[in-house]
Amino acid sequence: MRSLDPLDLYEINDLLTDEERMIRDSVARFVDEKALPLIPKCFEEGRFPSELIPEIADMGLLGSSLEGYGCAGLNAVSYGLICQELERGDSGLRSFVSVQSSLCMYPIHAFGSEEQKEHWLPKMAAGEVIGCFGLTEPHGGSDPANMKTRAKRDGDDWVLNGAKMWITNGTVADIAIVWAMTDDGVQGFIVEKDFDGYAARDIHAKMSLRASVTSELYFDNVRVPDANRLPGVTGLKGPLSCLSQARYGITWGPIGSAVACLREVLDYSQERELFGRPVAATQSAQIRMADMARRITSAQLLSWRLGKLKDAGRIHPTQISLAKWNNVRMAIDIARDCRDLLGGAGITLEYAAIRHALNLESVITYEGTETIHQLAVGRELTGHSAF
Ligand code: TGC
Ligand code: FAD
Repeated sequence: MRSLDPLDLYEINDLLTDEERMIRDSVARFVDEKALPLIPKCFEEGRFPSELIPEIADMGLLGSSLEGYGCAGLNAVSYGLICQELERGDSGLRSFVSVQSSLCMYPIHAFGSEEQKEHWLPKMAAGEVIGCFGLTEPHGGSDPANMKTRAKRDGDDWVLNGAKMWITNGTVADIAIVWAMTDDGVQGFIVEKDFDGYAARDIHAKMSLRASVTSELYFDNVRVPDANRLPGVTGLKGPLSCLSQARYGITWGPIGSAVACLREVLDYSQERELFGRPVAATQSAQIRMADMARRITSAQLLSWRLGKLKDAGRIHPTQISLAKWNNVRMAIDIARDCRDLLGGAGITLEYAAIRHALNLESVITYEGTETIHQLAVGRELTGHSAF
């Protein structure tokens, strides 16, 4: 009987095209050779490894699923595999690419004017302009319909007032895609970092996503030209459709975190001998690791199928909610359990489990908390909105 790859028990590898495998393997090489040697130290120091941005851009990972304007036009499975491999390194790396691609380049591509697309997208694909996405506000991110940030029309400009909280890349961004309430409903604005009255400040003392920048944004009578408004969308469906893009990628990312943790613990439990045998030869360790493989396999199949639905133009937000909920829950449980199987060694950054477990505390909260996604599925099943 042939032996199986413990990290790909259902041979998802065979479902991928040659191009998808090539993309996955090249990102995997980048993560192993360039990112992982830096990441634990960056996590310890609380800094994003910005020196990796040029190579991330050269590999075509920024806006990779968009067509034209210097973007690679890859399919959904390829984008998912990129997220998976980056997050196998660290959630902060995947976050950086998610925000730039799905939350900043996507809305310009989908809702921007031709001038906005030509001006911003090639520079963003090249990593020369970094974006951030401002939706969440200090009083409560789960209910963005209750937005307090306002934009008021004044001649050819808009005047923006308010604040955004927990914004990835806020202080390193050259532009912020800011969603604000107007007299006509929610609209999106491209706020440039040197606009008067705009300020960003980092949030410190984070115990999660330490290799990523998280910031607050402030708008004090910021004048934004109408040319910087995204003309193609009004209403909450603007930011929510960006979230659908990012959440799709996030269904894949935590598979990478879980694979990194299981791989580490498979090795460790073979070498660690207790009570006269390797930990891997005990029944309870095997049951725990088998359960991890079962849950990783289910997550892999969910995301692969979701990718096919996305490419066929049939993806539904509830399907994304189910997979975001399932896959992040799967990964955080596995990371915590792997941390325990490593014993005392598991509390150090020498091993990846505790870093992934801590990172996933953010991933389970952002892009819709686990509760929000459970309620989205509940709404689909019952027809009652219970938010
Ligand atoms: P609801 O009534 O459901 O919808 C309002 C309007 O939006 C439309 N819509 C969508 N359109 C496109 N794509 C989607 N996925 C859509 N979902 C909904 C909907 O059809 C409707 O349109 P219209 O024309 O009828 O007005 O809205 P609701 O107020 O009931 O809210 C539902 C809820 C709770 C699910 C939503 O508010 C929500 O998702 N809350 C969570 C907020 C969230 O996820 N924030 C994330 C912030 S960004 C972030 O975390 C980045 S992390 C980055 C990183 O580092 O990786
Ligand atoms: P709240 O909305 O206040 O929720 C608090 C608790 O209440 C949660 O447990 C929630 O599940 C629960 N809850 C909410 N509604 C209900 C309900 N109806 N029934 C029962 N329980 C409920 N946002 C951006 O806009 N851009 C970014 O780039 C970005 N990056 C982020 C990076 C990090 C590291 C983090 C941690 C967050 C980031 N966010 C970003 C914000 C993120 O999207 C929000 O934290 C998230 O949407 C939750 O909002 P909140 O933190 O205000 O929690």
